[in-house]
Amino acid sequence: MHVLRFTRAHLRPSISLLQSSSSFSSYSSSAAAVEAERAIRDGPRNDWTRPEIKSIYDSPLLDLLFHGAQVHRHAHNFREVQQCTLLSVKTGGCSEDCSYCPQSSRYSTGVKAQRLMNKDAVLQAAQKAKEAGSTRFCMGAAWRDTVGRKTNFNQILEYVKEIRDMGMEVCCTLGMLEKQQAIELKKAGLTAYNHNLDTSREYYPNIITTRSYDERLETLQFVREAGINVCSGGIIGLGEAEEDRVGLLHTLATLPTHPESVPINALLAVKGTPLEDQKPVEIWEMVRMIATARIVMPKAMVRLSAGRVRFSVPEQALCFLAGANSIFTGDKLLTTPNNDFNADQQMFKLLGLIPKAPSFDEDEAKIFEAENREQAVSGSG
Ligand code: SAM
Ligand code: DTB
Ligand code: SF4
Repeated sequence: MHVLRFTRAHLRPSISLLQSSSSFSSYSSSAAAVEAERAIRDGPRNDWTRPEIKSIYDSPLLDLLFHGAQVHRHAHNFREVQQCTLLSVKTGGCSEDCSYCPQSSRYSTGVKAQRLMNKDAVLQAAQKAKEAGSTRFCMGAAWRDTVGRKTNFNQILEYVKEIRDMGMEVCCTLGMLEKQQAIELKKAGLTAYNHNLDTSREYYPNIITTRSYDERLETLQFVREAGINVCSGGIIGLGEAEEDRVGLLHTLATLPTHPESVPINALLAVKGTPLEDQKPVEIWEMVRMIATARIVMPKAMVRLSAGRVRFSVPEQALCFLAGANSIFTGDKLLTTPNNDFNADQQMFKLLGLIPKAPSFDEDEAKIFEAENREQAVSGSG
């Protein structure tokens, strides 16, 4: 048995490989190859043009996959995958008309509306997630925004503090925020705030009419200014064109600072929603989206999010290879089933993946890594 040790040489480049390979004309001609090489050499950039991202997205699939993997290995420990657990702390009965969402009160989806969960129940769920190896706990609420919800918002602040004290990263997704609320969440210890742009600016009005793209961007700005990590991505399979997927990535990759996390969701077509009959997203569409996100936002955590339940282990392995390094674990997302927990642990073992430590405190992270080292060695075959 050998002890696993990551040296810079393991994790980093392949610049020499890229350089020596660039003598092959078919190889160097793909935009994925050129931009990946540039990302490895120069680091993240925010001045992407949409045609540049489109050419990466349109690169030959295996080339895109390969170069997503190259960038991934340069910017991250390729074996580490962050495990986040979601809890719907306030479910259903939402006023918004997001056409993918089972929690909108406008659609008959069978989701039962529930008030904000009490503290004991939330903390119990967080503890269970922690014991199962999850390092980030994300509380979701089916709200348009948090305006005028003082009592509930204060309760959430308390949950954030307590869960942070349990040694987990804490994330919330509560709808639109005001500036002051972002500041209060930061003070409570919130690590990240999830607020998805969902799709391109052009396609957005086909999906949601009750709040605008600019309102979403404003919330992201408040979150960023408050010093909270930004988690923002979208959904594919809403009926959008490939150009819209590129548009979504372009908006995210040209924000003044890239989001720390970019969830890529494949639509879960829920019966009763206007999108119930959408054709399921194919694995190749996910791989293309993940690898492009990886190349244009090299340092972001790219999360293989909703829809993972439909993908086999080999299909998920392609997503990890392309650059995904975060997933939701636990048997449920917000209202829909997620992958079986034990199956996920077996997948980690099979693929030689290891859980990523929480990143707020280096000492705690070291302890976490030490605890997981043995498991990693035995899982490495
Ligand atoms: N209400 C808040 C909001 O909309 O910002 C937070 C919760 S909302 C359910 C969080 C995200 O889940 C949405 O922005 C969307 O990207 C994703 N989502 C919701 N329903 C989904 C579905 N059926 N398939 C894939 N992703 C979905
Ligand atoms: C994200 O991008 N995906 C998660 C999380 N952020 C909040 C939500 C997925 C929800 C899927 C539908 C449901 O379970 O209700
Ligand atoms: Fe409400 Fe969020 Fe669902 Fe839209 S996505 S209907 S805002 S819970």
